[in-house]
Amino acid sequence: MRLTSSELDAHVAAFNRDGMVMLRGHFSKDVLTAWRAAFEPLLQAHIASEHDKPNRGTQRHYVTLPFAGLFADPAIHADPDVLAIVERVAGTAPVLCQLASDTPLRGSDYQPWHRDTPPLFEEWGRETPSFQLAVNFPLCDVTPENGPLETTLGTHVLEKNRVLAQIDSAQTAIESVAMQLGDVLIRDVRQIHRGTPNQTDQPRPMVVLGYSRRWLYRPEVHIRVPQATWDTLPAQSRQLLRFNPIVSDNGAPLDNYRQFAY
Ligand SMILES: O=C(O)CCC(=O)C(=O)O
Repeated sequence: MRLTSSELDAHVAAFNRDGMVMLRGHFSKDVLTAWRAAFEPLLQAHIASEHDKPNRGTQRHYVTLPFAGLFADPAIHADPDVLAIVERVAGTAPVLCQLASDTPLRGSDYQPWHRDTPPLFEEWGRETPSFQLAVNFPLCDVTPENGPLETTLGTHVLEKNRVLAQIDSAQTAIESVAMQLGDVLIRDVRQIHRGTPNQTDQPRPMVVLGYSRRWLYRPEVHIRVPQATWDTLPAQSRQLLRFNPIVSDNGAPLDNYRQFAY
């Protein structure tokens, strides 16, 4: 464990207040540089297969990553500091349910402001404590030019229509989230946010690991865990992955997560 208990407390307090917290320089740049090289052909294959119907808006691609090789590294999906924050925010024994990437290219546009999940209890009319977290880390530096995430602080527990009205009338501050390779953003997926245009010729890949409360099953995402990967995983990773299918081959990851904005 690299962060102290009081540092974790401070991060959790920031998360609960803002709906997100940033760990600067947290992951190894060398590891992420290798992810970037392994990701490039996956992105190219995805673009070729979806060129006329990108799944996240014009020139914006959601690519599921195979849970194999370097993409199945416990140092990333079971990072002790990230898990400590996830557990303090969303309870013990979380479930890892998603490994994917969001990549805007030149020609991408502003997304509509959105959440990534509907409320747990729609009829209740107010928000619950956190139940679904995204752990995001880019495979490049994220600058004002290449499509930083834009988000709003503290909106994960507010009524969505009220927040949208406040954004419209410029009563809510918009945060543009610049990141460097190695930075890790932990966010409540109900925080109201949007993708922005990438105005460069380089793709801007952002990895997303999804963690749910221990009792939550999200039908829209899952990780296909090849048996050969499963056999190499430590007990903690197997515990995190317990709701996911173990498959006999490396087969193409499913890209069935198309409804993404709530
Ligand atoms: O990639 C981004 O910056 C944001 C993407 C996003 O929010 C989404 O597709 O749901």
